[in-house]
Amino acid sequence: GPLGIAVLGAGKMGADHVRRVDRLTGGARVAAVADPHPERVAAVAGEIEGCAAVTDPLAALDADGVDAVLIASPGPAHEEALLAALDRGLPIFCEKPLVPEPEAALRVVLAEAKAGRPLISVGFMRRFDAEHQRLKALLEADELGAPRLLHCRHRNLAVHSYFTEAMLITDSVAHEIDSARWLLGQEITAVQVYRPTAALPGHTGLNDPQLVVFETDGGVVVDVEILANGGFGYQVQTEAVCARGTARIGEAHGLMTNTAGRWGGEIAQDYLTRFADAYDRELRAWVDAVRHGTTVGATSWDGYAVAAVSAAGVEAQRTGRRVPVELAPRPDPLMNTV
Ligand code: ISE
Repeated sequence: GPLGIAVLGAGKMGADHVRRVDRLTGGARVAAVADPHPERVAAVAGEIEGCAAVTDPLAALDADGVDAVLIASPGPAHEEALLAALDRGLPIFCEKPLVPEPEAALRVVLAEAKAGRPLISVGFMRRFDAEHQRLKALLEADELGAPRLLHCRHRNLAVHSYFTEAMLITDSVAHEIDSARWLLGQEITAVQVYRPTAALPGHTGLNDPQLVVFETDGGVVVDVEILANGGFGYQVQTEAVCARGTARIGEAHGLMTNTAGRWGGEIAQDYLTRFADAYDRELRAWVDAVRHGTTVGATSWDGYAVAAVSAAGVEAQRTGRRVPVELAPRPDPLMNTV
C-alpha cells in the first residue's frame, strides 16, 4: 500500500507538504498530522480520509499506518522529534534547519549512526531546483575553470515579527551554507558578517540587509546578501565567478512583457511559489528513496555542518569578528556506537 507519512507541524511549510503528499505524490498518503494548535490540525488534516489529527507529535509517530515522518515544525522543536523518530526506526524527511545548534545536530548524527542505516533526509530544496542543478553540473564539468567567488542574494518579501537577527543566519542564510558546500564540494572554514550601521525607518527592528562572507577550504570566497524585509518579493540568486567565466542563476523566471515603451516581468512572492517544482521533486525523490531504504539530498552530516557554520555566523554577527569554523570529526555513518 501507499507509504503512510506522519507530518509534524501544520504551519505554512507543513500545510504545503500535506497538500503535496495528499494530492501530488503517488505512492504516499498522509497518515497523521500533529501541531500544538488544534485548529490548524483540523484545517489541514480534516478532509483527509483516515488521517489522525493530534496535538502531540509523539502520538502522530505512534498513529496507525505511520511508516515515515515529515518534520515541518519550527527548528527548535526538531531535536526531540528526530530522536523519537530514530528511536522508532522511522525514515525522516526533516525541513531545514536539521536543528539550529551544532551540539544538538551532532547528537542527531550520532543517534542515526547508532540506528545502523541512513534514515534522515534534510529539506534543503535548492538541491532539487533545476537551475541550481545546472549550475552544479557546470561547475563539476569544469567548463568555466575553478570557482573563485560565489555572489549570493537572498531576499524575502517580509519575515514574521518573531524573526531574530540570529535567525537571519540560522533560518535564512542556512540555505546558502548548504548550497555553497554542495555547489563547490568544499567546506566552509570561516565567517564574517557586515551590516549597514544606519537603521531603516519603519523597520521591524531587524537590522538588515546584512552581508555574510564565507571562506572555504578550497580558497573560494562566498558573499551572501541577506535581506529579510525587502518588501518587493522573493529572490534567490547566485553568480559563480570562475577562472574562465561566470555563471548566474535566479535572474528571471516565466513571463516577460513588452508594452508602452517598457519591459517587465514578475517576481515570485515567496518560497512556496519560487521553489514549488523543487519541493515537488524533493518529496517524490524522498518517497522513492524510503521505498529503497535510502535517503536523498542533504544528510544529517550536512545538517550538522550547516549548524556549525551557522553558530560561527551568529558569533560573527554578534562580535563583528572573523570566526573560524571547527567541524567535529565525522563519524562513520555505519558505525555501531553501542
Ligand atoms: C524560511 O524558513 C526559508 O526556508 C526560506 O527559504 C528563506 O528564504 C526564509 O528566509 C526562511 O525564513
